[in-house]
Amino acid sequence: MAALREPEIVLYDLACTKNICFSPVVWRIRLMLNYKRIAYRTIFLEFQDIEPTLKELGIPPATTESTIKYTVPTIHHIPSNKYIMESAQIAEFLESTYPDPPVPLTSALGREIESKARAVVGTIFGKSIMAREVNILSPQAGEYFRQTREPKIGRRLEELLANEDETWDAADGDIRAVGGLMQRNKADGPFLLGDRPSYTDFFIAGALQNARVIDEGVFQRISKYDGYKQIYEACLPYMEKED
Ligand SMILES: N[C@@H](CCC(=O)N[C@@H](CS)C(=O)NCC(=O)O)C(=O)O
Repeated sequence: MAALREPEIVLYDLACTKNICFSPVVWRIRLMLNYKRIAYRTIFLEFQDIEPTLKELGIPPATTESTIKYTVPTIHHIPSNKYIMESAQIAEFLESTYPDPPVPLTSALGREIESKARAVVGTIFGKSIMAREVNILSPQAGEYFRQTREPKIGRRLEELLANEDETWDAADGDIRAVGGLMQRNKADGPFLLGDRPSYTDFFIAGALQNARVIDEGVFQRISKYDGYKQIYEACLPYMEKED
């Protein structure tokens, strides 16, 4: 019944031509909102509109080393009139403001998986995704994406797809090993820590959903692996609100 309640949160999300959430980082927050049944509404922003919009709201730039100073997810918590940018800070705020049901934000296993997944799966998965992300962006957002990403990777986005099949095949063992870690508590339930989701489950499901919205083929490549597959499926009930 969440939709009938007045929203307490405005979620600034990244727009795509499918008009649903696709950013893996925004998905982490959206999964938390959906799981906790917090009433919220979404404002989708195209890449080139993120900085001007958030600046206009009076949000200070991120203090991270990244050259990109304004990012989504950003939330406006209406009852306290607080604006929060950066997913880690948003997750902490949601957990302390809406503690029931709880979402453990960290765990030793979660940290191990996040770092291994970033190192092993993230690189190859990221290439397959980044190269295709432009396909679901408006022409202006696609242009912004190219102009900000291509100088960093030193080549055209399409070139990331060179030897794609071979790269995935070579990573098979490593992907499987991280999937094995994801199944450590499978006797207790489908999630990483057992029968309830943690933030790391949302990290994994968000990454897979990002792939799914961008390209079903890339999603199939990763979602066939044990571990990823069970966590993604267990998170599906919390992915229903996607806009
Ligand atoms: N450190 C940020 C990263 C979020 C992020 O990278 N968001 C991307 C969309 S997925 C973004 O807003 N990019 C803005 C841009 O490229 O100008 C967080 O965890 O919230």
